[in-house]
Amino acid sequence: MNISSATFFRSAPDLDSCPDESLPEFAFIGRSNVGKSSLLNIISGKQGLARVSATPGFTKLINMFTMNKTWRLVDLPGYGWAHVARQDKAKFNQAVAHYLRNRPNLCLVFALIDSSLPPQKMDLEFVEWLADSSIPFVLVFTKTDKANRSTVQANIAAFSQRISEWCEKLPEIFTCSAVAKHGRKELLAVIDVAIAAYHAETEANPDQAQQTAKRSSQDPKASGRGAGAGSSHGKGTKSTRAW
Ligand SMILES: Nc1nc2c(ncn2[C@@H]2O[C@H](COP(=O)(O)OP(=O)(O)O)[C@@H](O)[C@H]2O)c(=O)[nH]1
Ligand SMILES: [Mg+2]
Repeated sequence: MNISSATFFRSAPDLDSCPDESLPEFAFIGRSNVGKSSLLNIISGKQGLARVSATPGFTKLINMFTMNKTWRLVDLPGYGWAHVARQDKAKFNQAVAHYLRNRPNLCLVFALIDSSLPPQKMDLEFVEWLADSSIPFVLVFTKTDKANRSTVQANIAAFSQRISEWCEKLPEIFTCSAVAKHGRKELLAVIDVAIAAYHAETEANPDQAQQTAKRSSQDPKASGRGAGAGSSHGKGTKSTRAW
């Protein structure tokens, strides 16, 4: 896919403030500093579109960017920043969880994991929460330039092993590096497939988006979103976990 236009669209503190649901969306989530904004810039082909910061916890809003006037990339606040008060942390996380569970035009979530680290409890818990909530996602291991190849492979294998303990079907796994500019083509291909599936689904059933929103707010396991590239990876039990 060629990206001919990439523009900042809107910032929103929560789902209720998110603008129209007319375009398919792709959201980036992961720990603070994992490289969400950097990857968004690489995918959009526009450096500086999303603000990259060395200070963890910089993005506290849902930031939306429109690509080719037809689909959106969404930069979500990171989880796990240390210097934000506990109460604020819960509030941000709640807003993000609400967006992830109830945004009807959310096609696919890119869950970012730092490839230079062994499996982290917070990432494992978050991925389990995504699966429990039937939110379609793929895993993207970031910063592959930071560690040597065998360490990256070992960390990915260890993470896959941990989630295979409860996951029915392993999610798709990608790698990227904003420094080496690696991973863009593969992620754009996934987006391409998911957009086609989204349009096929909404054409077949124009009310689908509304119905899905309603269903998933009542029962997170009932979400029917994300046909195509991403699929959900539920365990068949309803989550009580908060992250
Ligand atoms: N070595 C390396 N550093 C990266 C990469 N991606 C991001 N960073 C750095 O990691 C820090 C956090 O990046 P940012 O994109 O703001 O992360 P976010 O908090 O998840 O949005 C910044 O200092 C980036 O320059 C990468 O692929 N490789
Ligand atoms: Mg960021």
